[in-house]
Amino acid sequence: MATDMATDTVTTTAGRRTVLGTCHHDCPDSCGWVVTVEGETAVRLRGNPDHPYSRGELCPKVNRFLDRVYSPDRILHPLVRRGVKGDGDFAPASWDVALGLVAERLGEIVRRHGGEAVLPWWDAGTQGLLQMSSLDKRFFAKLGATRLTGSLCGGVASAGTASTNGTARAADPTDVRFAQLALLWGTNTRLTNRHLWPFVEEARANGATVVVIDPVRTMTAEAVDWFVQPLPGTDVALMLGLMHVLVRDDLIDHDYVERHTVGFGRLAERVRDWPPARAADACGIGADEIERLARAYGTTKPAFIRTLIGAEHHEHGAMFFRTLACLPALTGAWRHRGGGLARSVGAWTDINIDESVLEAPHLAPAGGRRSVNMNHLGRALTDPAMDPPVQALFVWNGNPLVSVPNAELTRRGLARDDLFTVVSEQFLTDTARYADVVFPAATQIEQTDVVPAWGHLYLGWNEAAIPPLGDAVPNTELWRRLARAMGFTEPELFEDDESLLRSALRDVDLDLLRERGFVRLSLPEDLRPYADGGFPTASGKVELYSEALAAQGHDPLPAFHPPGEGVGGEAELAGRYPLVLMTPKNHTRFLNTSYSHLPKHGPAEGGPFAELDPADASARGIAEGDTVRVWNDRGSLTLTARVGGRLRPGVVAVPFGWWSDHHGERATANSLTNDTLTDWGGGVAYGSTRVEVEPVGVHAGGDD
Ligand SMILES: Nc1nc2c(c(=O)[nH]1)N[C@H]1C(S)=C(S)[C@@H](COP(=O)(O)OP(=O)(O)OC[C@H]3O[C@@H](n4cnc5c(=O)[nH]c(N)nc54)[C@H](O)[C@@H]3O)O[C@H]1N2
Ligand SMILES: Nc1nc2c(c(=O)[nH]1)N[C@H]1C(S)=C(S)[C@@H](COP(=O)(O)OP(=O)(O)OC[C@H]3O[C@@H](n4cnc5c(=O)[nH]c(N)nc54)[C@H](O)[C@@H]3O)O[C@H]1N2
Ligand code: SF4
Ligand SMILES: [Mo]
Repeated sequence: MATDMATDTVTTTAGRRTVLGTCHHDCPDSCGWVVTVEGETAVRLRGNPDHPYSRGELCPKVNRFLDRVYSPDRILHPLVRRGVKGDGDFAPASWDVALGLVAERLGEIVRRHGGEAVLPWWDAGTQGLLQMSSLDKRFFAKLGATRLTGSLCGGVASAGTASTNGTARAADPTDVRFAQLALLWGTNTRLTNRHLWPFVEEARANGATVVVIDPVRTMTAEAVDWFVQPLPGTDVALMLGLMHVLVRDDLIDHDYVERHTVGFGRLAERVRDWPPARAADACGIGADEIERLARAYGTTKPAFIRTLIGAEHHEHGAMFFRTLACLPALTGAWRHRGGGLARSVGAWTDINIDESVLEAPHLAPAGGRRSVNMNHLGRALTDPAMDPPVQALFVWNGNPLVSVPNAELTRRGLARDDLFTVVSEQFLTDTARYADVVFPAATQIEQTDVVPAWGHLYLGWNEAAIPPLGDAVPNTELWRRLARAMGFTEPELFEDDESLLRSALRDVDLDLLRERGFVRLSLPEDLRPYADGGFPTASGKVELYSEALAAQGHDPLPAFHPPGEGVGGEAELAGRYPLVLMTPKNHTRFLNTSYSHLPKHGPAEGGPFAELDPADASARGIAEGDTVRVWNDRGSLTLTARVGGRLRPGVVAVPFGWWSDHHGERATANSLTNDTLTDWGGGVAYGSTRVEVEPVGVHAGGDD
């Protein structure tokens, strides 16, 4: 197991050891940290000042990480349900008893219904190479379980970008410091990617103009030079308008376009129909602003576009990224350091990591395995047509009842008496409360791992600083114990952590990685991946016109689809539910669903709320602090109203991340959201949700 793996990373002075690690959270920053340990107790956790990207700083979530590790609410022993599903009434059990129970039920389910009656569900609760997903792939292959596909996060952005560029690989985000114009498009840098912000400030100090394009006046929008506020899900119209001006005013890099793109003529024809006035109508911003933005983008060099995940959560999320990727090709922005398009850089980690070695497809029964999109957990658990029905569910590294859309459908599924649910967790989340068996999971300072990043180009080492508390174990150990309990004997199911890491890492100096806590991916300092073209599409060029998309039944050119046309499959909904619901990440002390329950996090953020524009509020007789009901056909949520100027009329925002405890009812933001899949990329349209809001009385405390 992990603890015998390294010595270099640990420095001892006067009975105190410092141990290097890397934050595991699903966050682009993957910060380096240093844990100080006395005996077997971690007494301090701080940023690693030597880390080239995070440079010694962590964040308001992880500055208190030791409170999370040592929280009295940690699950430290296996739990077996004794009460009603959802009530969270469990009895502690030994590992032997809990494993015995799981092995018996699982064995019976597989015998009676076949392996596909088993559904694994996991996300990126830890992004570590080992602990996110490694031995589980082999364990569930051996069972012949249903495969989990799709993505809550990033899959659509990758697929959309790749439709234009042939790959999701793009510019180094930190190169924003060389830009003279930086568009932060659908990303809330200061909240969600805070360690990039100093690089943005460096650009500004060197004279750059920084623009935020976001339907919400976010904390990032507040801090920049120019804020552009389209209606949610309408950016493709804005992009078509920008391209219209670029073509009309000949702000095109013809040499780059000629050598490195295909389909310029057809794209030019398409955008001819998108003068700024038409685009303005569709996206709700002024035609003059589109003109100005296009001129700024077409004439400033280097011009950088930074985007992350937020804009993918719409029905036409992939089209957003596919269209965005056309812009830097038209202006040749890829030529310059500080130019081009920067998004998640996770796709670059393939250079040094071969994840395929973590799989063992030969263990699976012949004949293939069915798959379920992870966004359709509720559908999979409740669909009477599923054959075999899902009889056993395993959840780790995620809290799907809070994070997956259409949550009330998931809740109905989890409440099924005949479903056997196993959850590996650190805390009794909304999801874990529905489990039959809960296994105690180690935290990042209790397990060793390598952390690939998606916000910068460094791999991080994470050395276990303390032994796991109580009976908790790293996920890899859970899979080994389950395999043993099931009576499996294939050695692949029991491979140890060090051996797994060694086989997955490619051309990585493991000693250096341990000693410093980070190494750069094998990439040049000046990345500029497409300064001279070299796009890995079928044509070898940027596909402004895409035959591949046409073959899949999509528009081969960038195309605007008005949002909400097919929400929940019923156009009629738009009339009944006039407001568009956004459910953004909103709190500096939250990381997805992982902190709202901790005393220094949830209470400090003041509680969940529904935010409305003054016009929408007064039309409904709602004032600041009133209690309101937000609802649609999927669910209903009672919240405190905030009336402010951050949104456009017609849009309501409810922050994501709170557990149902904080809502005082068994519902969360995702009780309302749309589980329609995106155009392509296997993601989901959280943001294509419509609701109505009504006052239900005056909030007694008026706590805003
Ligand atoms: N503090 C904090 N940091 C986090 C997280 C957290 O929960 N809390 N979560 C982490 C995770 S998992 C992720 S994926 C990243 C996400 O990082 P980001 O993608 O930067 O964050 P989001 O808030 O999901 O979305 C970014 C912005 O997109 C906007 N947006 C939504 N729809 C549209 C649209 O149609 N057009 C445009 N132009 N903008 C749109 C939202 O208003 C939001 O401000 O953040 C990570 N960092
Ligand atoms: N409405 C709405 N919904 C959203 C979003 C949104 O913006 N709006 N954002 C979406 C996005 S971008 C994302 S990434 C998802 C996130 O959705 P989830 O991944 O479901 O949420 P997290 O809070 O990241 O869940 C992490 C869980 O993993 C557990 N965990 C952490 N480390 C370990 C470990 O080592 N072992 C085990 N067994 N468990 C561990 C934590 O205790 C925590 O409960 O939510 C999505 N859902
Ligand atoms: S959550 Fe993000 S910003 Fe905070 S320490 Fe972890 S990687 Fe850094
Ligand atoms: Mo995410």
